[in-house]
Amino acid sequence: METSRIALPIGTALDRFIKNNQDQFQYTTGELSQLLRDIALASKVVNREINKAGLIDIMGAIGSQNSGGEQQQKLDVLANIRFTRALSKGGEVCALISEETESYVDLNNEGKYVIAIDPLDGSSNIDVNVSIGTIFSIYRRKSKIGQPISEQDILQKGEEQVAAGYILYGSSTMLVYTTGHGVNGFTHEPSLGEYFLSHPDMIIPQDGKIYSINEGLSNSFSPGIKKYLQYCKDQNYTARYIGSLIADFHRNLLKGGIYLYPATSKDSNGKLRLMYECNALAFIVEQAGGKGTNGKERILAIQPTSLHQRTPFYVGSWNMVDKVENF
Ligand code: P6P
Repeated sequence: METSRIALPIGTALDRFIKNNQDQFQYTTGELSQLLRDIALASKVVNREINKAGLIDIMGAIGSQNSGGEQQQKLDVLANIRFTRALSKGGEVCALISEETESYVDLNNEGKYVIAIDPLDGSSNIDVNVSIGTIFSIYRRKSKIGQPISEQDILQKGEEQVAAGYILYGSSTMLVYTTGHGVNGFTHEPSLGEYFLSHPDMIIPQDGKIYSINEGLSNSFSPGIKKYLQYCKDQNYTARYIGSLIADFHRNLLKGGIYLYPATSKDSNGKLRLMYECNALAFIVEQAGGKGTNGKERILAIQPTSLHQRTPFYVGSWNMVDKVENF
């Protein structure tokens, strides 16, 4: 038998892919590459803990709340510790913005990058074994090395991102990221402990028939959103809403579709966070040929005014997001 049929290629490992594409980064000195590797390593540690959550005492809430007053789950706090440690020991990151910490963390070093991260999004799903995710955005520091961290470093528009990605702890664990040169997806091979390229050059279909929204909140949506939801039903679209942003976003990225979290009477700016949820996904979806808006303007063009600010969020297939804006 042909040897090529015996030894099937195992594909491109994440480290090799990052190295091969390093020269695409502006002013690269290998630090961004190292940063992506550190994020991947932290995700492997968190993945291991998630996969045995039911067996060890890390499920459930810890009785405290995060910046948005949401109940912190044990795995939320644990994931925040894992990613914060991984990102602070390399020296590439000078400041960290996290859903789990009120203010930004100044790492007091000469790092060139600022990271905004949601260490574990959808954590209320942990106890019921539904997919959850990590979301990250990477910015370049604006202030000179040696100067103190300033607001210009922290409150940057989404269009300033140099990289963004997410990890989906799902039926398989995937890391999907962009550095502004397209979107690539890697699947974790547990027996080897490595991520391998499984979804090169991801492109979201221009159109789709899947809409993801919490229709339980319908009474508090604007007339325009109510009309759009009726339009989806008239078009016989499929409703798919997992209650975990990354799981809904990833399915729509692959199949075409739209995720909506509008303003409601309870949250006039919706529920999702600009800095560490929407900006990363808007960067990824635009790199994949899709669209991400707040209903009026590009998410990436919004000038942040506070770390934990919320924004209405419509993200997915270009034509579907366009349609919502018209409604
Ligand atoms: P609701 C999880 O808390 C999250 O931030 C997203 O992952 C998810 O899409 C959304 O909130 C669910 O919110 O109000 O529909 O329960």
